Formats: sequence, structure tokens, C-alpha cells
Amino acid sequence: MFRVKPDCDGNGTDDQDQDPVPTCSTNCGMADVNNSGSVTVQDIFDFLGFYFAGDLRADVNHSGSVSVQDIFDFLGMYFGCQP
Ligand SMILES: [Ca+2]
Ligand SMILES: [Ca+2]
Repeated sequence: MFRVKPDCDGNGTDDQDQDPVPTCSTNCGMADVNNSGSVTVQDIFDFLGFYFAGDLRADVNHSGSVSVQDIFDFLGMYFGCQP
């Protein structure tokens, strides 16, 4: 699992010390489509690159195909990760 931010759910406890790990860290990891370790605007560009190329890395909801729903799901994860 990615650990994008130490406290992505903002509850004052490091995510790694929480059990279960906050789901937002999972979403943040999935929004990190270029695997850089952080979620930045570059991930949006890379996501769109994968999307228009039909690359399965754009299949963020793991439906098995790349569809417009992946854009919505990606954006939901992406903005869910912003501080
Ligand atoms: Ca990234
Ligand atoms: Ca999909």
C-alpha cells in the first residue's frame, strides 16, 4: 500500500499507526497513477495519457476496461487526496 501522506484523513494520527489504515491512503495510492509516491497534478496528465491510450493503468476502478467512469473515479480519488 502506498503511504502518500502521513495523515491523509487529517485526524492527527499517522496513517501507519492507525488500524485499519485509513481508506483514503488506498485511494491516494490509486490516484498515484505514475507511481511517483505522491499525488500531484502530474498524475492527472498521466492518467489522461493512459486513458486516451486505452492503457489499463487508467482502469483505476479495476473494472477490467477503461471507461468514462474511470475518469470520475480517478478525479474522486485525486481530490479526496488533496490536503
Ligand atoms: Ca504521482
Ligand atoms: Ca474501469
